[in-house]
Amino acid sequence: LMLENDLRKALLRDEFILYYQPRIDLSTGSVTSVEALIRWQHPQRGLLAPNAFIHLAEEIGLIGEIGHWVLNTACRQLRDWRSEGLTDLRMAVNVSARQLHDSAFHCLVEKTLLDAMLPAACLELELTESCVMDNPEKAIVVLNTISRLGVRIAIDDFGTGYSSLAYLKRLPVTCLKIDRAFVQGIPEDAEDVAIAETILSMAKHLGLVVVAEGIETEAQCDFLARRHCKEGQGYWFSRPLPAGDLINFINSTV
Ligand code: G
Ligand code: G
Ligand code: MN
Ligand code: NA
Repeated sequence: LMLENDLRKALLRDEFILYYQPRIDLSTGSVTSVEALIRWQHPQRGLLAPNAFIHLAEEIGLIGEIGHWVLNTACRQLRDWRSEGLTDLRMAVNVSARQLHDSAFHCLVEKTLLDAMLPAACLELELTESCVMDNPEKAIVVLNTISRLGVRIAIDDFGTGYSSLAYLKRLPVTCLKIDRAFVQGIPEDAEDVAIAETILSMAKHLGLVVVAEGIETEAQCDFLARRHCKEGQGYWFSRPLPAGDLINFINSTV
């Protein structure tokens, strides 16, 4: 209950902060985009990860406002980076199911892009499988509207839920993110290898980009690159970074 009261005040008190984790093109080694990941600088408890409060925010109806703050902050940061010379950098933002249920969500996305003077194609929204499968017919309608703006749609944590392939075909999805649970066992674990190869093969046939999450070793990176996984993300490249550290990271990779 105390955490709930604190969470209600956190936006006004400006206690949220975004970290950014680079996403790497596995064939060139360059940074293509960053994923915005929220943290809460709690006055007593210190820096809290999203797992400690996002679920609560959904339950008490705050996720809409917090999600709006995330989208707005991430887009303005991207505009600044692009004007500072990172002209091709793109931004991925996580979206919860509750945000999709808001019938004005696509208007919010459109307005945020206009305010930040960003082309829609530099924004990608990440939705988990369960978020989409929660109400697939509704998700298809909302995501089609957003996709028509030019915004990209990625399925996050792919493989952990139970996406029906029939729905996947009807969704305007451009990217699948292989959950880190399957990347973990590569290349030793035969089952993880089989799952990763199956996702890569399916994505190739459906014309989808694959991003592997949670790459922690050179062996995982090499294995995925050799199988033409387009992009990767994980501690092997970089942890999520505060905005001020991202430019240094990008400069260190070129
Ligand atoms: O950064 P970390 O690895 O602790 O993130 C944990 C989870 O929290 C991830 O699954 C991520 O998708 C989710 N998450 C991070 N930032 C946001 C956000 O801004 N909105 C929502 N809905 N989820 C987020
Ligand atoms: O759920 P989602 O995939 O959106 O969130 C990504 C989360 O995974 C972030 O909280 C981030 O801190 C975490 N993460 C990113 N890279 C790695 C990694 O290489 N290993 C592990 N264990 N976690 C990671
Ligand atoms: Mn994500
Ligand atoms: Na994930």
